[in-house]
Amino acid sequence: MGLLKRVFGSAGRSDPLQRAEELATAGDYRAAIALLQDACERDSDGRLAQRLVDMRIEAFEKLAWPAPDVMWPPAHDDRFSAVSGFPEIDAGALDAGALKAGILGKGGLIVRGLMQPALVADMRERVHRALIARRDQVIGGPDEALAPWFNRSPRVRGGPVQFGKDDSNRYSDSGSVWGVDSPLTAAALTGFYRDIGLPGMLHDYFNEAAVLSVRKWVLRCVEPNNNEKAGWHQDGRFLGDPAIRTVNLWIALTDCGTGMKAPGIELVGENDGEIYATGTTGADFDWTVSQTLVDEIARTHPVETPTFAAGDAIFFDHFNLHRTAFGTDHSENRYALESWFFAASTAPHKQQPVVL
Ligand SMILES: O=C(O)CCC(=O)C(=O)O
Ligand SMILES: [Fe+2]
Repeated sequence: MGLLKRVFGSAGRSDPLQRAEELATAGDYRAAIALLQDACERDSDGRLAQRLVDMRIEAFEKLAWPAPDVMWPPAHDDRFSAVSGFPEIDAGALDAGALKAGILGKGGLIVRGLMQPALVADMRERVHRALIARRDQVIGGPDEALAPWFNRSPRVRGGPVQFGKDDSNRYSDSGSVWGVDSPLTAAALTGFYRDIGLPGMLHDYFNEAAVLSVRKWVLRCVEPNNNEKAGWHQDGRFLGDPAIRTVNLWIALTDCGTGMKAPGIELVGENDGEIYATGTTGADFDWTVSQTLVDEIARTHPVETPTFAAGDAIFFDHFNLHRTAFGTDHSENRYALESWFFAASTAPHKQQPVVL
């Protein structure tokens, strides 16, 4: 880098920020995004990462998207029909066919070893840095040095007030942070999706491009909450438009679930593609499905708390009924990444789509 930098200087034509602006001004958002993504991979630079995530948000409004494919849901080969519960594959066997048969045929697909151990450790550290950067800025005020790890961009609509003293006790080193609020984490994640071929796989799944969103792209650190019960929910219940088409990629960054020391997730398999009633008798909130109803559903549908090693993942869609699985003797925090992808043509604008 030394020589190039000396020759061109950081503000010269070689400056990726400047070149990305030129491409965006010319309407080539895809090229601008690709250029910034590559630049972020060469150089862990908060300004580049911030511009990349902002560019991804801006680009959704600027790009043209097709109408939803009329052939939906897509056919699949039912390759997992003999499996009871959630099918499992190794990362090397992941492709659009497995995704379709897993999600549409069985309500979800477990993929072992999707993220390699070194990247898992790096991601866990990034999530931790995002959480503490938020906490420290809530307490101490906005801090440019922390912004690469936590910054609420003006491009991001709404969300909780981040910088009021009154909020300081709401933030600690656990909880959840929107991916877009942590630019360096967001850039690393979009690089990972690209490295495993996810954009292409999701394009095959939806028969159109997939996008992320501001509100449903979440970095998590769940504390043990022994003997507590989280709310059963279907994300389709919050997402508004019933015609949405989704794939959620949930990646464990900590060993968790049955037999482990950190909380996993509990999921209902083989869903029927329906949204269940919420807020009925015994439900804790108007958005949760009551335990009584879940018990009834469980008579005909498998309910599982899978064991995940760090780096394992599960894919499911907005019809999946699930909750955080608190146990009785957990002692460790559980880190995870939750990435909801939408078929671009059905992406809910309220969630603020983010170009992948
Ligand atoms: O991480 C969790 O415990 C909950 C995840 C979840 O609700 C989701 O991915 O939709
Ligand atoms: Fe959920």
